[in-house]
Amino acid sequence: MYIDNEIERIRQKYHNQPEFVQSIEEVFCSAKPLIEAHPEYQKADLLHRMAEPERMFRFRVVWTDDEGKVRTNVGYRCQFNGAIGPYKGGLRFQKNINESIIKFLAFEQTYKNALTGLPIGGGKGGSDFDPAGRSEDEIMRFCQSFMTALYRYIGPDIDVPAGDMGVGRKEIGYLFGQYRRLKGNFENGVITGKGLSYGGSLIRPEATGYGAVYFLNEVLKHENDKLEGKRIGVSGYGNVAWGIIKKAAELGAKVTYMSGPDGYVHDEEGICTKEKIDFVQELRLTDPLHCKPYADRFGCEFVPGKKFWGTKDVDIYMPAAVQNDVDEVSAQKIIDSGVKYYIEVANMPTTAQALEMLRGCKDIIVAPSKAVNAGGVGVSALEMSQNSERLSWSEEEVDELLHLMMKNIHKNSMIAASEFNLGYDLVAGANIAGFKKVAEAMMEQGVF
Ligand code: 2IT
Repeated sequence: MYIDNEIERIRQKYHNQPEFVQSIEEVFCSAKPLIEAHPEYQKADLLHRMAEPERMFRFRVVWTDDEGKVRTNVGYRCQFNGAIGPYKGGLRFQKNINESIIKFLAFEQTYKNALTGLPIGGGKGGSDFDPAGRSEDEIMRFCQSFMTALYRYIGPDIDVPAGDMGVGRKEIGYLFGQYRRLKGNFENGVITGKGLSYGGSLIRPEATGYGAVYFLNEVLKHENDKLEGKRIGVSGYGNVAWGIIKKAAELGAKVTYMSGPDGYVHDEEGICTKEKIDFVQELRLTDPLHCKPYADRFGCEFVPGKKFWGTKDVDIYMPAAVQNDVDEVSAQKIIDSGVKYYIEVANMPTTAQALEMLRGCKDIIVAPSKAVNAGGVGVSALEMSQNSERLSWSEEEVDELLHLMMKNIHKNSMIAASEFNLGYDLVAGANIAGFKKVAEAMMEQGVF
């Protein structure tokens, strides 16, 4: 009753923020058995508090384009929950960004970060700035203006941004440069995803994709199955998809489908050679809207304007593009395809109805994104550790810690579900485990 009432209140209050409401519902509904076992949460008004960001900034970002025209964008930073560590989460630059998307990502980030086992709270930010077609100079001026508005509210022990869609190593460099210039000191722990020459961590660019494959590997082991020889369909062809492609190839599996806003590519032989993998990385940087050039270059099939969900010639689906990419129609196709593994990678890639359908299908194993993609921010936290210690760890050291982290997230999710007799339900388990840690920290820190 308590949970249902809270969800209803949130639905009404934020009826114009659908993504935000969707992310809250998934966490609160999944954590129901835990919440019901703790009546003190209601007394402490815990769910209400968890659904309100501690703080959220909205600011003007003004810059001048190459023609001398003054341009005005909106910037955001949501410091959602700092109970277990400094706010941590990426910045997304995308033309359709809004308050609902930033808040859902920050809320999601809070529970994901808790799952990493490292001391990081949840935050997210971004702007409706559209990097497509912008020159190098324009991007630099935009980043400098963005940071000028934000710098006084962040810091290595306060709030540590990173990249997300539209924000890669280049943008991180400009953002950090401006922070350093304004502060007059070298606090490189203020931002992660940096270049190696000024405090970036090895493996950070690959971490989200590598972590996703490590997690997938744990799921397969649980099912007495193995990664070797598996064919994977990955939606997206960005940084995360690239990491998946690379690690899958290394471990003897192959990605045979990838997609972009223009359609999908089917490479039956798999994106396995160094040449192909490098091409994907390069393509994303030079053409973020079209994956077709891959098909042209390597002579494989390209299907314009369509998604590949429903194809039967893969063993694993990994949605790694954007939120709500997989709707009910796609979910039905996935169910009909007979493919057993549905491993979410992008933040909230499945609509609520589609997720319910997939979870309801006993032949499909669903792994939730907040567990699967947590290796990215996990390695960001390792980057923070290296920065505060003023040293850098080797590739092997970081990769080993990432691998261990993903094994633990899988194990802890499994244990959390079984504590409530939910069987091998990774969606419930991950949400319960993340919720539990945040709830405990908030309860012990008093009412505020
Ligand atoms: O969604 C995510 O976890 C990220 N964009 C990475 C955040 C981070 O701080 O590395």
